[in-house]
Amino acid sequence: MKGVVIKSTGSWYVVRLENGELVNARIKGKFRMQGIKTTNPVSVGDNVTMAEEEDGTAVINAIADRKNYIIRKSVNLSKRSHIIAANVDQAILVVTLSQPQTFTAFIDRFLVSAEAYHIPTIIVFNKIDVYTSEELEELAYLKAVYSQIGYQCIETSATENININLVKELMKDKVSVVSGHSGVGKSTLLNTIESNLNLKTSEVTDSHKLGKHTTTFAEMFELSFGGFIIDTPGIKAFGLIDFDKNELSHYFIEMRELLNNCQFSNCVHINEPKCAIKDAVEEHGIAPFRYKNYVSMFEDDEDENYRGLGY
Ligand SMILES: Nc1nc2c(ncn2[C@@H]2O[C@H](COP(=O)(O)OP(=O)(O)OP(=O)(O)O)[C@@H](O)[C@H]2O)c(=O)[nH]1
Ligand SMILES: [Mg+2]
Ligand SMILES: [Zn+2]
Repeated sequence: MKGVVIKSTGSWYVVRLENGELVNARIKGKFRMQGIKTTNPVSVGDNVTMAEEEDGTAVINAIADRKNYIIRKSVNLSKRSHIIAANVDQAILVVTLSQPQTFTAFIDRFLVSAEAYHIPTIIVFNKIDVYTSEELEELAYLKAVYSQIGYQCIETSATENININLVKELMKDKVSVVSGHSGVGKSTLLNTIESNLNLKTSEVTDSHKLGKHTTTFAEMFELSFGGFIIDTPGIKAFGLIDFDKNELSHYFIEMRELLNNCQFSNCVHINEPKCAIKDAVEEHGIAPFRYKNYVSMFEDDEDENYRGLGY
């Protein structure tokens, strides 16, 4: 039997067969994929082959090669990697400038990771209905920077139904993974898009205005107008998995095109003279916060996820 994993609860997986039927499946023993060690060997979006058991459940015995995936390292002592979703057409990163606040350090880590796997990312700035005039200014600035780089940006209110149709159009006929901090309104947005989903949501009430991790497992849903979306649990911080530091700038789209102009072909844009990237930061071609985030990623400073860097 073949199917797509649509939900993973840790030990059990829900797999949708080609005929639409759902099967509960598990894995037996250790399962390692593509040499990466992750907390979840099988992820939502994986195409799997299974053997049927007598009780109607199934055992997953093979995972097809992944077209791509979004992976992050947990920013705690264990430093284990977790695959958020596999085989997606695009990512929708939901961010809020308040309740809770999303820092660009987090946004850029997500974008770099998605870029490394060629996953186009749309940035949805949600909760615009609650922003102060200062936050609206910040929104305008961030939108200008990210749009200039080439990222599609949409400002929405999931509760006031503002610009939700634009998000809907982008989701049509695609597999989209929806990610972001807890409490930014991922599930609310999906409920507004598809009212019969009835996803659980809950208020951001605590004094730090953080979400409550209401969604606890990633799950894929079919959209009535075509396409699939994957709702995911909010993430606190996005740790980059280890990759070649010399390649980091390739995943900053606006840096990529300037790389040949650095004096040294192996320039990492930190201390080298005649660096086209640093020049572009001086000349306002590259937003200073993007460069700061580049440096903090280069230096593996994961704490930046929480600190924010100002603009
Ligand atoms: N004012 C306002 N509130 C919103 C908006 N979108 C969502 N919310 C509220 O924000 C709170 C959190 O929304 P959720 O949809 O549960 O957030 P989530 O991103 O799914 O959070 P996790 O599942 O914990 O990752 C709820 O009280 C929503 O009603 C919005 O556009 N404006
Ligand atoms: Mg949720
Ligand atoms: Zn350089």
